[in-house]
Amino acid sequence: MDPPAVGEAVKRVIVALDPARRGDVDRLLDMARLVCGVGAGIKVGLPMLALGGSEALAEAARLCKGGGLRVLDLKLADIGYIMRLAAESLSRGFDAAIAHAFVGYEGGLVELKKTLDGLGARLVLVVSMSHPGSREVLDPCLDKLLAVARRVEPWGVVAPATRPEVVARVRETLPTTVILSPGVGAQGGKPGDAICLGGADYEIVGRMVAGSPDPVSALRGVAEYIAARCPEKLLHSSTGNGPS
Ligand code: NUP
Repeated sequence: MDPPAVGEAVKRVIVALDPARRGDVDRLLDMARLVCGVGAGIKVGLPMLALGGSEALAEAARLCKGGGLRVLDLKLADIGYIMRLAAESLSRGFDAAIAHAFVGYEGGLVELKKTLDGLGARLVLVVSMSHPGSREVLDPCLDKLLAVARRVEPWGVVAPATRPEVVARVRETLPTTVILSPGVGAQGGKPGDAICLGGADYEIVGRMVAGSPDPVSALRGVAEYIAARCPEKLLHSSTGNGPS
């Protein structure tokens, strides 16, 4: 059996399943079932939609049913009406959907949130991103984006595992909002940076796990690394808003 902290850590890791070519779609869908039984859940987005169609999105959600969080990452950024149409046709079966905070409340995110509420899905807002270009526009506007998030009251926000100091700022401003942090592995963030240093609830890992010949072992490896870094954070969540 896993030590308790490893068991907790693995339930803090969401696996991003992003096919690079059409031939990857079925392999990643098989992986959805595997990793959902072990980790915190899965995230699928535009690559899965583009290469596998809306059927592949729905199948990913179905395969993971009962096994963890199913996050739809289309990073919606449009007027409320269009985001509503997209959410109504694509987010069924998902537990959460990601949109950009910069869209704003009036006529935008307020409508998306209402739509997702009706579908039984939760809203997650991007307030900062994991790539270096986030420093150009998003990060100088972080306070404003956090103000939007305070107004919209989403279930979760996205903040970068590649810059744990940004995650910490987000945690300070939104003490009870779930933080999901991508950028671990392929983008340079170390497992545990976001959770242990920034106070994130979940780390999102894509290629480091999904690109491995043994994804379940890779996922466990990430969890062991996190657990070794901050076992106390995992066993006693400071925010109480971790996995439910
Ligand atoms: O800021 C973000 N950075 C990011 O990488 C917001 C995201 N949603 N993501 C997503 O996380 C990205 O779309 C991909 O699905 C995953 C990271 O994958 P990888 O770099 O670990 O392979």
